[in-house]
Amino acid sequence: MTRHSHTNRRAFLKTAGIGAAAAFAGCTGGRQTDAATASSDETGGDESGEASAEATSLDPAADVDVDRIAADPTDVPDPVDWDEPRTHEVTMETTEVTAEIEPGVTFDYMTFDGQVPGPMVRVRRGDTVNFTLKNPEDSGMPHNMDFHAVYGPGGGADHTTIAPGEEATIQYKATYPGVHIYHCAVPNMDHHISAGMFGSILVEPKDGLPEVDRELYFGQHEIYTNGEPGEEGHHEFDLDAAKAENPTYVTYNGEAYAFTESGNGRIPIDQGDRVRIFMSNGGPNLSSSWHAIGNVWDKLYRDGDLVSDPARYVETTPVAPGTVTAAEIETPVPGPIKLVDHSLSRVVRKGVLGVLDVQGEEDTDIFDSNPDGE
Ligand SMILES: [Cu+2]
Repeated sequence: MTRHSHTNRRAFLKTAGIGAAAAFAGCTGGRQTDAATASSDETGGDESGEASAEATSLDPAADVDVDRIAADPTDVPDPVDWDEPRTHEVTMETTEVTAEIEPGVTFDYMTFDGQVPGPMVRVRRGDTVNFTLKNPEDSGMPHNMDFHAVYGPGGGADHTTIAPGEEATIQYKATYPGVHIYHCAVPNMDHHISAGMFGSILVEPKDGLPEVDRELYFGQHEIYTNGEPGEEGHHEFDLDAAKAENPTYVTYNGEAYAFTESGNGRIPIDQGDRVRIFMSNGGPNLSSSWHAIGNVWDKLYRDGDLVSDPARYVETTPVAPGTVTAAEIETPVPGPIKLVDHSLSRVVRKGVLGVLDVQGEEDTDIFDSNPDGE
């Protein structure tokens, strides 16, 4: 794999016009444009423009293997359009890569297919999955795969535990519907999940899901390191922080402020679109209080249950670690919709924020920012 200097990513971000502030600030403060707004909506504002860190002795930021660890939330497989059982050949590779949590802050990630979260697998109830896991020779760790969509030992983990240079195949039937998590489940699973080893498998009910205009896929998880949020340098996984369940970062898709103006950009949405969002919580430890600032979960498929009637108009919902929840939103007015964990210190201090940018015409019947017309 080609190794790039992390300065290349900064240059890229600057060229792309999406990371100027972050490129210079190089800290959590540098990515807080959207976060500060999020907090001012609900918490009265965030005054910290700089890293809150007491400096520790981190190694310098490492060279990165990939310019971006965050999976694209729009990268969702197409809906099921078949009505007879199928067999799917699914292969994933366990890749260990160094990347930035935010500019100037590097971390050694472990992933399925080089991104966080791992790719979504989408099948129909009754389909068969022929799954192969490959662990490259240059890996430093054994890995495996526990699918929560599987009846079987360890959800598949017992028969997919492989050393570097090995591969393993299991076959299973997707017997029950729902959207479920998958994750690495080796003995140090808290480390491996904190390094990024989780994703989602969506088993559609036989009659499918209601049609929507857009689908998005996010993964929340915690990164436990020996540094402080925003502290430049190379952050190592920290077992004591994990045991204390005190993460340095809480992120969507493995990056602080991943989908904001100063991160990888907001996600554009056309006004009026019904958007279904799949939110996987890899954990390894913290439950998310999932909320969309400026919106409501119009339909909530609580805990990823896709066969019960969805709950309606829920403001904030718990998403336990090891769970994928699905929800649909309406987008009647333009403006930002901020996806957060409503444990808000995780937003303004630790990075968990993703912004949808609804683009369209004002509808003053629904929301009028200037009712006196002045
Ligand atoms: Cu692993």
